[in-house]
Amino acid sequence: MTRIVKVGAAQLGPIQRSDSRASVVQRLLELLREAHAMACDVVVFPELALTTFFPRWYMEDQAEIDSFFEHEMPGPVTRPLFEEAAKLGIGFYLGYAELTVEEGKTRRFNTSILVDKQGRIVGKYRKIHLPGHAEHEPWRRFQHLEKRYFETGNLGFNVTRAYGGIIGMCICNDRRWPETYRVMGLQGVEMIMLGYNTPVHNPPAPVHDNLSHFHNQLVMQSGAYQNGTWVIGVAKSGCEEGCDMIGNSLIIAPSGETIGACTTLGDELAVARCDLDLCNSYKESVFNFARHREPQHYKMIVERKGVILPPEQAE
Ligand code: ING
Repeated sequence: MTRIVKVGAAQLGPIQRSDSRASVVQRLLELLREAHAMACDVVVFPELALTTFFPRWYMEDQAEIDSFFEHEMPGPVTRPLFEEAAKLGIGFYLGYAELTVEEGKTRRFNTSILVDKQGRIVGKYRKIHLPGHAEHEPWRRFQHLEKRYFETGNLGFNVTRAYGGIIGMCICNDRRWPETYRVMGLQGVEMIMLGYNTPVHNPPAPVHDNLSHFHNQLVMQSGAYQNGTWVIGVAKSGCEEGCDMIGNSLIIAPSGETIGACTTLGDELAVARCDLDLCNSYKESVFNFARHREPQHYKMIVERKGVILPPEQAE
């Protein structure tokens, strides 16, 4: 029996600081209904999909900072999304800023959840690779203060059985690190869902700006191929509070081929028929970890002394 998952990559255009959560939820609902009309099983929304990307600003007032966080999920404003999804029989990935109290301590994470077709939260992930910086750096055209506003994720890279397969999640900068994919690959992941907010301009390395789309595609295509998994990467895109962010949302097969893509910088749904069994030929041959991977040999030879000497100087 083939295991086909119809996936909707639900890219968002910019969310301005003054845009209410209710207006954003209306945009998410429109994308969800369009996905239903195209017989999707699951929809992937971006990272921090309910508000503007607030880590671009230096803030000190904790109440102001916490206004960008969800204190419950679902909450009054987001419940309509869960209810409509369950009514339409569609699951979804949603990125948001999570504020939670655990053992009397307030914790703040850059979080994503996986919701099944019955509207139940069946998976949660908290972003591990937080890029940027923790203190105000006025030299930058805009800040990137995820290290200030979020704790490092404490749930690891986990996988969930859902939609007939093994589903994993990560968030934005995680997609640039091979470890992200491999840790889930070692758990047999067949589809990795991720959202991102990626500025075109990276202040510490402006020479990379013209390669932002290439790097976006490179990391997700290689992660997919090297672990025999689907990768669905979905942007919050466009000019948000004066900051240009890439779109380039992609649906990538285990072969590494891009089979679905968004082509605008706005709210846009890209849909693809994802056969989870396409993972098998990669997991059973070239990336058969049990047969070909050699973790016992991966130690770094750090104790090797000295440097490589030119022949005439070698003893
Ligand atoms: N954004 C960016 C990302 O990893 C970044 C940060 C931008 C890194 C440009 C490198 C170059 O896509 C988030 N939110 O992680």
